[in-house]
Amino acid sequence: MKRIRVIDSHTAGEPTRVVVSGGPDLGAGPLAERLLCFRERFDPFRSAVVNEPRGSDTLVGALLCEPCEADCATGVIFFNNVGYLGMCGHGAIGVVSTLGYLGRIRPGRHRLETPAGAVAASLQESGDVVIENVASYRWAKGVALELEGYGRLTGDVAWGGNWFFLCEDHGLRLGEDNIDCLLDCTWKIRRELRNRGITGKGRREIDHIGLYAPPQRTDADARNFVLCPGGSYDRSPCGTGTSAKVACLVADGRFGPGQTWRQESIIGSLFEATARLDQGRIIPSIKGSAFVTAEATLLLDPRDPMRMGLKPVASP
Ligand code: PYC
Repeated sequence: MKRIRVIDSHTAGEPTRVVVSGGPDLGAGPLAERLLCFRERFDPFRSAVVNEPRGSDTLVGALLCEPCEADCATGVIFFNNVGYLGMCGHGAIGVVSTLGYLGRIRPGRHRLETPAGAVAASLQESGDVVIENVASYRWAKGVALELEGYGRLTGDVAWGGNWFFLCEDHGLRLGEDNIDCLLDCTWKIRRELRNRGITGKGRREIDHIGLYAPPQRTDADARNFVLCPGGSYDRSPCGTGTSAKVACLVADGRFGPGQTWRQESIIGSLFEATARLDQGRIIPSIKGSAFVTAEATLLLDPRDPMRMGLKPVASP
């Protein structure tokens, strides 16, 4: 029987499963190389941890590993129901809260090594976590798409640790009772981007789609709906998506250092974002909180034909 020790948490409603022990040996190279090794040699492990019957399409996994940089509290590789994430905002907040819960870190400033680069993270006495994300930027402004059933809409292509298409002029109601329509529209956006060969830098696929609208909360600046790569939607305001959004706002002169952007999610939870400029680069910080929901040992029984998880049904 293979045993994998995990700690589950949620960040603003979006779940993270941190693999504390029992993970594959990915060697000691840079995290980006270890991610490739994970993908090529141990992908069934990813599926076993996050997919049904142990997980769900919304679950993001976080494999803790030895960092290369001695001043990092841990290395971490994020993964989901269909693949891997360079960075994950809600997941990083979940990892920091989990390390605090385990007593591995104390309140204060720390660093996490990810395949997208090292990110600074502060665990506050209140339990809130602030992640200083990777440099974020807009790649393309006002990209126009013609969508069957939705007509013409435009959006920005931006990087916030993952690639995003961010759209404000969709005309849809961002309500929890309108999820089917939001999923349908965002899937169609993703398919259209793919069909038209519209990508991020280096031909990277745009696999996260964010719709924006005025907030429902009085303390928020905007509400969003974010389609994740595997067909689920982010319950949190999406840390990397909020970073990408902030980069676009800064590029448009609508936001800057010293200001706070309050991003409401589709379920009404909130992240606060700020940005600083470093030699012309936009460095967003995301503040949120996570709560540990379970400590568990996953069991992979060699007799179980579904021990490595079920393939998710959704595809773009
Ligand atoms: O918070 O960055 C994020 C994220 C990406 C996918 C799900 N959550």
